[in-house]
Amino acid sequence: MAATHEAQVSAVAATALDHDAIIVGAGMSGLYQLIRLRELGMRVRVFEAGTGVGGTWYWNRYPGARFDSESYSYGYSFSRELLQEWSWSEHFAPQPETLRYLDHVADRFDLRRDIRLRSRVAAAHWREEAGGWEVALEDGSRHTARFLITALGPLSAPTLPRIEGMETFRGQSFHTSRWPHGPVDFAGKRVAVIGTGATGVQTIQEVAKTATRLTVFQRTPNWCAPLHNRPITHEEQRRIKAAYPEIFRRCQETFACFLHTPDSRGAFEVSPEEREAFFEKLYAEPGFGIWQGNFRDILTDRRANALITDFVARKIRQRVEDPLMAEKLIPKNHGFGTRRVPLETNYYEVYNQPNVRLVDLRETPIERITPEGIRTGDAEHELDMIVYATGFDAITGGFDRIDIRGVEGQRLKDRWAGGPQTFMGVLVEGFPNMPMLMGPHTALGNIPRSIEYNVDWVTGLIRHMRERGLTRADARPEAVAAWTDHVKAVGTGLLSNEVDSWFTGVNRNVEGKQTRTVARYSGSAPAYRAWCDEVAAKGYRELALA
Ligand code: NA7
Repeated sequence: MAATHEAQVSAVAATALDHDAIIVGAGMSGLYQLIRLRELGMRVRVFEAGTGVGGTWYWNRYPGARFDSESYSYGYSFSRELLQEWSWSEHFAPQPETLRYLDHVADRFDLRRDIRLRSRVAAAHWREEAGGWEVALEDGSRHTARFLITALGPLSAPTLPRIEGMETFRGQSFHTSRWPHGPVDFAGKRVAVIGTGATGVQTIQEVAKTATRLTVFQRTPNWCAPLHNRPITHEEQRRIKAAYPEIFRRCQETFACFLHTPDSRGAFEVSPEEREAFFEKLYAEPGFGIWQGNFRDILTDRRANALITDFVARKIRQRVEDPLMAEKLIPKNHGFGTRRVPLETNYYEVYNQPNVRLVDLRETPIERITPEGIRTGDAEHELDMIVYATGFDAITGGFDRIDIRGVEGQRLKDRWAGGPQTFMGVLVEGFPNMPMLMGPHTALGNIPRSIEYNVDWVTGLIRHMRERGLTRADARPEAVAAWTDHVKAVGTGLLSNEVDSWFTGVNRNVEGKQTRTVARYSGSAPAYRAWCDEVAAKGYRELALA
């Protein structure tokens, strides 16, 4: 593919760039970046691979997909009018509603005229002579711009397992992130779900309601906690809308931009009774409180972590009737909260249903997929449908799938072979004018809050350049080295960075991603913003601007 596109991305005339900026992706970050760049009077083109806008919420249509962050902490905060006119129906909104919301945003701000759908970017090459980027779409068309802004999403490159015989299966099969747009009926069907991450857990709960038989293929159980979702009442709606400034102020102050933030107490600073009561309270509350709002040391101190881990294990044993099944569902190789905590609604009770089976792949691995179903060491599972909830080539995967080449043709993929190197997660040395939104080494957390900050920072940089007639921004190597070291340093001591998961860039289905890298910034969001704010306030000295 690279060679073809090299031929396609031929020399660009130094004078006429088609656009001031190309944004890749019309998800939450791409849409908001478009709004902000228009305000600068720029000519912008957004290329989006999907047939609609919405990014994550466009692609992930699997049954049960919904927020695990409170809806009102997740929407855009930049427009008071938008906040007042949009009413979330549930505390944790389902995917169709979020997609409607993003469609509404696209219409309300008249964004569609600058967005080209069905346009997957295949290659992007820096053209020094033109002082800009040349982008080749998969349809062969070429487009140029001063800035290339990647709004790819950290979880946009789905990965399938590598199992022999997958293509021979005669029933239906889908990856959760490539779910059909039409209805999918499980009634009367024997369905398999492979994967038990946040997506698998949401899917399993739904499929179990109607499938004749659901077989869950679990390689690694995760620590799940109750979501406690419910509709937003009329009175709550009124209060939420009145409280928006306060809600977003709170999100700015917390560690990861959620409404929840660590308790100031350590787990051993209270009596065992008090601790148990606090855990019970958190387990009974909606959302990520039990993960993000727990004692301050549960995610850093093994002994403190063991306490909450033991508490949640006891809950699983209480909820699952068959003790052997319960043991299979209790993670043994990592502590609570050291991987992303899936939030659930009656997930564990699903395993008490007569139509649900659990296959523990550590005991009986999948041997192959056959035309009729899945063969494990000890059984042949006949199936009508296989759902792959097998996750993503996270954070860098979206970049790896595009042939991105910077100064002197160096490939971004090669540059990051040993792990990403960035300046603040926004710029990469040798890839000028290529700001990344939610790139590696940014603070993720409650993503839209991080997106808005990221976009505003990038907009500030571009404004700064335009006001001074500057046309080229590159990160200085020493700034990249300092930031990359800083990201490693702030991640030290965090238990989640000692566990394999997408947080640590591990995906056993992807070549070269078998070992941990420091793929995300794991310090606090306020600390991240303070660093970025200072760079801007001091005039971007870490960047070579010309
Ligand atoms: P995750 O969290 O990466 O989960 C993927 C799941 O798929 C996980 O249970 C994997 O097991 C399993 N998996 C992957 N490959 C295989 C193979 N080959 N065989 C069996 N099982 C496999 O992705 P999600 O989509 O659930 O969630 C991603 C994020 O999206 C989530 O954290 C939210 O932030 C939104 P493993 O643990 O690797 O043994």
